[in-house]
Amino acid sequence: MKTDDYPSRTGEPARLIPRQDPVVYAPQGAPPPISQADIDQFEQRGFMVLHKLLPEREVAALEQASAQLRKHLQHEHSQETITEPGSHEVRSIFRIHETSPVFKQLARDKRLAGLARYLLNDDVYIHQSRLNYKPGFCGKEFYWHSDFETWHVEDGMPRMRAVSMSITLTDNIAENGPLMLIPGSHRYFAVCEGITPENHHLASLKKQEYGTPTETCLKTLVEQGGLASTVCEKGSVIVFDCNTIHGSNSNMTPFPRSNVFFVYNALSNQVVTPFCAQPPRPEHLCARQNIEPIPMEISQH
Ligand code: 6CS
Ligand code: FE
Repeated sequence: MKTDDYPSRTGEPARLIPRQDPVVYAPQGAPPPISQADIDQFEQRGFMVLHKLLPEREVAALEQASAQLRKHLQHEHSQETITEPGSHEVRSIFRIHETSPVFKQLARDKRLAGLARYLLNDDVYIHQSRLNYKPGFCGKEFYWHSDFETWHVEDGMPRMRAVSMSITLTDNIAENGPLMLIPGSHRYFAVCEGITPENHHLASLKKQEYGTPTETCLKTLVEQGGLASTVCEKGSVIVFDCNTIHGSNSNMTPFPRSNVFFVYNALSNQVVTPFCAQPPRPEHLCARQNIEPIPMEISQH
């Protein structure tokens, strides 16, 4: 009988419980692939921003691949393509590390996968990848949530031993819906109310209403840790713990906020059966079959 150390959406009242997992798994003294100051910030705040990690030329190639994917899939009704609520604009495209050679290579890039291996102190694989477009004028918000709460409850991810990397393909300015995070929120698990509906992902990826913390829990976390908006130029990498609460506002500017997301999960933290009463989510949202450690490549950028 598997134990559930992070029960959520079980009918219990919403509350904050302490995190029961390390944040940085690397052993003491192991030399980090980036500055120790950045690692310390990640440990303390639950995220870090590596400004302009990728050179312009590399970002331009990624942006072109992203635009081609969007153009190709705009009129396809593939399950990997999610449109914005109330419009046919593409909101997200999932599983790009498998469908796009450019993003497959980027996911293996040592600057990203090597950092994930350090933080998680294990071989890693891609649990989920996606392009979030947040188009100009109509890109809608992503309400406050912990990714881990969803990946634990709906995908069966056992422990908090996964990290997200969001690579910015356009400038993330204060006005076009940059990722907002609650510093320090990764140290608490926000138990959510409600019971997971059937096929929840068909709604949640457009507008999430289950698996979101209550306003009381959010107020407590913001009083403790404040709010941080990751304003950064294109080519930056926002690295955030699977349990750091985040969200982003709608984009009513003409400037799209397009980011790539790779979710690196520790090989020892492979998903089991979901912790809710629903069947597992589809493969394009949660890798479950043929899980292999991701090979690491040094990119010739
Ligand atoms: O359900 C998920 O896996 C997705 N939902 C959100 C709001 N963020 C993480 C992930 O893309
Ligand atoms: Fe998220």
